[in-house]
Amino acid sequence: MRLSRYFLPVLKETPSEAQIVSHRLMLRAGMIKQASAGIYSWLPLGFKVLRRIETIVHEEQAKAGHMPMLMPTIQSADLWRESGRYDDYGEEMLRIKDRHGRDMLFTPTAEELITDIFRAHVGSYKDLPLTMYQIQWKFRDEVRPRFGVMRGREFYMKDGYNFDLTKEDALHAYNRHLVSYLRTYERMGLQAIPMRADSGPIGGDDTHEFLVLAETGESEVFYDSAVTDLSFGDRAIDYDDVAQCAGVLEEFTTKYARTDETHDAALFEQIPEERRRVARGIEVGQIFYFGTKYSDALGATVQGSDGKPVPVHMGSHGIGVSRLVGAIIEASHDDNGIIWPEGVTPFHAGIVNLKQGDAEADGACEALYSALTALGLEPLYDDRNERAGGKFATMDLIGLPWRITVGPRGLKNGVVELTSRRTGVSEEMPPEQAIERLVEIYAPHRGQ
Ligand code: 5CA
Repeated sequence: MRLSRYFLPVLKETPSEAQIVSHRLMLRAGMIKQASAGIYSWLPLGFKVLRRIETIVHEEQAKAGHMPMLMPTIQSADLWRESGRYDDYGEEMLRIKDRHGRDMLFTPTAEELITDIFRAHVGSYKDLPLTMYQIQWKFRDEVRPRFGVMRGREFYMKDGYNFDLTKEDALHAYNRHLVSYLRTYERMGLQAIPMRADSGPIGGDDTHEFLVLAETGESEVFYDSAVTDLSFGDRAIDYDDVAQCAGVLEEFTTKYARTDETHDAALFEQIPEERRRVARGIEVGQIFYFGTKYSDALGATVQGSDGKPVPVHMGSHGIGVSRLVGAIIEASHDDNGIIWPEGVTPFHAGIVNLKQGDAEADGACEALYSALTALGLEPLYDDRNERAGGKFATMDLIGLPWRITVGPRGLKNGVVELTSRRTGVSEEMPPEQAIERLVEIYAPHRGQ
């Protein structure tokens, strides 16, 4: 993409309505524009990051054997009356009447609808286990939408649902989700710590939230600092292997890590003092096992091997896809702007032409641009007629992890400059070598 043609409405001033850094930077970098309270348009740059996150979620769900599908945003109130949640959900639910006066609503989550699909089509224990998920817009009429996409009213969420014959199988589904989420967040350059949580209006006994530590997080969290040493890495995992998934769950959830809702001061005191941490975190996902709550309410049964109907055991599992864009920025930025982790960056590298109009510099930039594109990388070429300082400031603000700077002086010696946004370190090298380096850097992040 050439910056001269790209729609990137960067703001010079810091928007006064934004209280936290990710909101400020998303507005300043031209990623989003507020449409009304807690509702945003995703401009091209923001949309690109949203798509990258979504793709990682899809890829990791596929590995875990979960099937993508899509349910409507507008749902009939009838099903929600059947489950009892039409009244329970209260003011957070956006209620709509259609032209015939029928009660409809904008989906805040989809346990009811998926269970309705299940009860219509699945009849036998032989059809289990089954896990389906969608990535779809949700609406919750939050009392205090704030912090930009972090607490929106409309937000983009991955919601997955498992149906199993027994509690044991459903707990395996729970563990499998936990493992796949660990991998999902790590690919986005995040450490998200599973913490024992409270189930709220979704219901159920077992639930973990995934929290990214950040000063601006809305949740207060208490943990043993040893949990931050854990990393999933690129270890091989067989998602059908019950013992292996349970082992990972144990490894990542045994040490003390809780949100304020489930915090137990006495247990916390037992951790050696130097390892006790009280901090803040952003909830980027939550997994639930809720047994037969919805299958009982909605009559979702299958015929067991003895021919008798058995209610299915269920769980649901969410990832805050749009919130993650803000959470990643909270975790990765500096005074000059965003620093995207390689896994989610909107463009792989910026090309800055220090002397637009100089035949040699223009030619070298064009050659780099075509070579990177041909290799499947997406460069953003700043081909505007602007001063170098302005070009650098824009690149720093929008946070591409790598920048190639091309100028007549370097080209005389056959070199360009490759700069890491994270460390600020620049290295001179021939253009071919810069290309090779970028291919190497991005190899682990592509086509997984
Ligand atoms: N049905 C379950 C799991 S699919 C569910 O709705 N879970 S949830 O309520 O925990 O939401 C899942 C994730 O969506 C949360 O962990 C959070 O990351 C994100 N989320 C929830 N509310 C908002 C909001 N108002 N704005 C942005 N993201 C949100």
